[in-house]
Amino acid sequence: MTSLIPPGCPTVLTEDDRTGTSIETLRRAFMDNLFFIQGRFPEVATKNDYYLALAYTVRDRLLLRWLNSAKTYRDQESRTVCYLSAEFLLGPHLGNNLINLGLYEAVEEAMRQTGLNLKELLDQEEEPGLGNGGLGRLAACYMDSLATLEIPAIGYGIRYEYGIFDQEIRDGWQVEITDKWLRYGNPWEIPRPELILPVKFGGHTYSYTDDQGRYRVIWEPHQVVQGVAYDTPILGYKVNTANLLRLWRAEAVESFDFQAFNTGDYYGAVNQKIASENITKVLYPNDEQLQGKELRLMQEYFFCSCALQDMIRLYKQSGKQDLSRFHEKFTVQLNDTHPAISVAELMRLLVDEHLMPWEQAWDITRQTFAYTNHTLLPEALEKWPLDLFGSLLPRHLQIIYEINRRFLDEVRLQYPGDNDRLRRLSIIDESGCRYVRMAHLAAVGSHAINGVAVLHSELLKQTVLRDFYELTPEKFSNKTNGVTPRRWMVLSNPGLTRLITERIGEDWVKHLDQLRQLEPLAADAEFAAQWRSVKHGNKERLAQYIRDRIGVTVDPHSLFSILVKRIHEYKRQHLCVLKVITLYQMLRDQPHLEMVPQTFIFGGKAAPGYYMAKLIIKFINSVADVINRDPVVRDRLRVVFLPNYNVTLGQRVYPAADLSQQISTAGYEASGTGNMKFALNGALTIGTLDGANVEIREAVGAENFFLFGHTVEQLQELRCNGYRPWEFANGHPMLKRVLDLISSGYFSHGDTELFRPLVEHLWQDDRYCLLADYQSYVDCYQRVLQVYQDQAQWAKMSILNVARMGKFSSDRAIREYCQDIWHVQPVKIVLPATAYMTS
Ligand code: GL9
Repeated sequence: MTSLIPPGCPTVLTEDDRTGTSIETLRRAFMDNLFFIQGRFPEVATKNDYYLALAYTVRDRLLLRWLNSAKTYRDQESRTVCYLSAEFLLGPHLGNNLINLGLYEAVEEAMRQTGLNLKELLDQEEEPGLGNGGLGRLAACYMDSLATLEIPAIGYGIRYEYGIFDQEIRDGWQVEITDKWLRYGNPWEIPRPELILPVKFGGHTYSYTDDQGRYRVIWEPHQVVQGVAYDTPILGYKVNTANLLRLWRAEAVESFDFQAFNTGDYYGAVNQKIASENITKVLYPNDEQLQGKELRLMQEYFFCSCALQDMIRLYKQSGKQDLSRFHEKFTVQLNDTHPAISVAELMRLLVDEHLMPWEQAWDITRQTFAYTNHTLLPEALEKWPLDLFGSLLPRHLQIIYEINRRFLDEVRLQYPGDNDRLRRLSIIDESGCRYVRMAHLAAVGSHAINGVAVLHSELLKQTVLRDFYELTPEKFSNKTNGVTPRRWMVLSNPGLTRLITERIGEDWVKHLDQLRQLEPLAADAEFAAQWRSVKHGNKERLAQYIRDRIGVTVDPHSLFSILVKRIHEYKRQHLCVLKVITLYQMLRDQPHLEMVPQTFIFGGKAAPGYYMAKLIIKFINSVADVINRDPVVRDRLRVVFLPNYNVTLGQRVYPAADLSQQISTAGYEASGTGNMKFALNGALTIGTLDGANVEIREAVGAENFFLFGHTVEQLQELRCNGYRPWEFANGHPMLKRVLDLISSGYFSHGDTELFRPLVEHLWQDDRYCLLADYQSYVDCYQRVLQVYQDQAQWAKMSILNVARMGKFSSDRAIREYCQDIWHVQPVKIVLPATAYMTS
């Protein structure tokens, strides 16, 4: 083994500046970085200089663990999970890394001694918003759990130059601003300019028989770009494991420039360069509907090709040339269909580039991949028009045809004469315009398929993948989502963490089931009082933030009722607004009505092209404007829309919630993960029987959960009998008054047109059945208010909620994936006592 220590250096390093963790060493390393990396002396250093100096100090401690992990995996040829995802919504690194290193307090003290405030430095970090919402955030939680459970893993994705847009609110409307998150540099990544891989696009294929009589296909592309790797270490909680997140950036291939340059076409060469770099410029901000965007398909193929080429490269590093055991070294999880093109790409690499026979390659491919479905929304199912697909990936289209031909031959054997079934199962949709169905490609090419909550997995088998379920039921399973308690409790809610740890020790952070030990404390008045005081402190901090950020004063003693998530009709933010207007009406009708003071807090981004979602934001803000200015409601009702909801803001919001609003139409929210973050921070839930709500309610007990709304079956029946929303509206005087008030222009300065699309849609179509669930929601809310008046009862329910939420740790979810799908074992990482590296 070669040591990283240069010859002549002492090899016994006990407390060196790069790895030492005493306050004194941390302080010295920090000043050193300020000087030698930032090139600043303290008198002129900005907050950002300080933030970066600290980030580099922490990064050194990460690198020690990361390089030792990488080396151990290499030496032991460890079986490795590869998580392929177009999105990783990581959130800020610094605080999380300090928690996972166990250095939060030491660094806080080191900064204090330096005259700095750690919290202020933490606020400097621009969060990497490389995801839209739940799906991308799940990938980030899973990376945290994989490392914490000491599972060798690599996350592969795209290094978007611009992540999810920043949201500003102007005149109540959402305005999108480019997210220049890399503006001041990114200390958490290590660029690997030497690790570059070619990715081909377009052109044509030709075939021939080689001198050994083998049929071969050559793909002559129209364009080649290169992927450059950017590596970010992902550290586990209080373990030495740090895994790799490898994100790819697209660059022009230099030789292409030269070619054009030599023929005098300088501008052509530059254009080529720009076109190549565009591939990883920006994250598509669409929430669950992406259709026909060529650049999007390029992004998907680009990162999958880089990832698979990289895996083959790593595989060959261990000296093995023949790829017949590829699936033993790697297991690859497809995070939705975004990376589904990997199935065809691995076949291409094995068959065309490594000359493996088709049957063997197909065997390896199927044993390598597993597929997670994250949504049932029909408009979200990815399909690519055949001509677009074929012009960009001509070879892959041929491969998909061949996969499909062989697949349908097998189906034919099992279901002779059932042509309708063949048509339904085919990877190619032939009804009307022809498409490649990516979910079918993923399903055929995977050995395991899972949904993300029990209800969702059942519906998956009954609806979008029904025929696949009938064909291969053994492939299907459920893996209910989870969230990491490190970021979503320890980091974001230190008060609650301290209180819990005082009573049950600190084991729960890694074994969340241990929270159950809190159950007996639900009856302990002193504990309940401390519990409430933690919540109150969190609410005060959020109230302060709201005042600073949008200038609205809210009362921390009021019930904080919170709905934060992407804005979408199925998530029914507007149902909550109907409820708010109902309360407002009641207060206007009876100005002296005794009512629990309430603050409704909303947050979330709308896809820029989703008109209704943007109108819902305007609607929330317009209602907030009127209510917050109306002296009649005084301090009993407040409505707030928090701009730019993201991971950082989530960390402020979840700990401060009394009530978590999980009110999607049953059958539409695959799982939800915000619901788990709220409940783990002591909020009670008002929710429908949708997604993971079902399991949360089961876990915490029906008596500790505010349930309302139609079930999936009841909605099905309602629709079968012809759903007539206007009958619901006409049947409930209060609901009708609310809708009429909106139509009258009351919330739009007399403009009767502004919200017409919203209200008319509800009257006439109401696809997401708001009106059908309205009464039940309002009634349920009354129960919420009743219980809230009994603060002791509320605290008891809150404690029981947290005590019983252990199942929703992403550690549990990852353990299930490891056992049932990946068949992978933990690998212990031991740090050397005498040098940087294990030998
Ligand atoms: C989603 C589902 O809608 C959520 O219910 C689920 O919790 C997450 C993670 O499994 O996946 N699928 C999906 O496309 N999104 C989800 O949140 N959308 C975004 O991430 C914007």
